[in-house]
Amino acid sequence: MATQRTLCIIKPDAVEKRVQGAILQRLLEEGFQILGMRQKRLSRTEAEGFYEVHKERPFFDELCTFMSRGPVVVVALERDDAVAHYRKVIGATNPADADEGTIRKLYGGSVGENAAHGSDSEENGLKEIAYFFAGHELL
Ligand code: 3AN
Repeated sequence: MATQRTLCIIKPDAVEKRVQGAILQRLLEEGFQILGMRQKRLSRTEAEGFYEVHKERPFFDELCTFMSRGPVVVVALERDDAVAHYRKVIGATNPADADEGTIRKLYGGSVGENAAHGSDSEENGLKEIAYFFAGHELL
């Protein structure tokens, strides 16, 4: 399997629940390298830019309001088969449908407030990492 990069965002609901540490510990146990990490609060404009592909979806406004309501932790990750493996670790978008033991099952509350973001392809992973990190900030 090839080494890939993917972006994790520990979302405001998970930060409010103070489970950032548990999520990061899990990612380390799963073999991910943390290439870059930052806690920040997304402005509304940053959230809208990040989720631009969803701008026609009915939940876009709700999603951007949620993502900018408090701090998040953005984490650039690397591992073999990172995109698929990370998505397996976070689980289905709706925590109610997520497998037992996944991050969204453990810490997510609803389809909107689902604890963690994950890139959906290798190409988007690289784009999303570049949205938050300059090349020189990554290990
Ligand atoms: P995923 O994050 O699992 O790739 P996407 O790309 O379909 O899921 O959706 C992006 C984000 O939009 C989700 N993480 C979730 O926070 C939010 N979202 C998706 N579907 C809904 C919905 N029906 N209502 C509210 N928010 C949603």
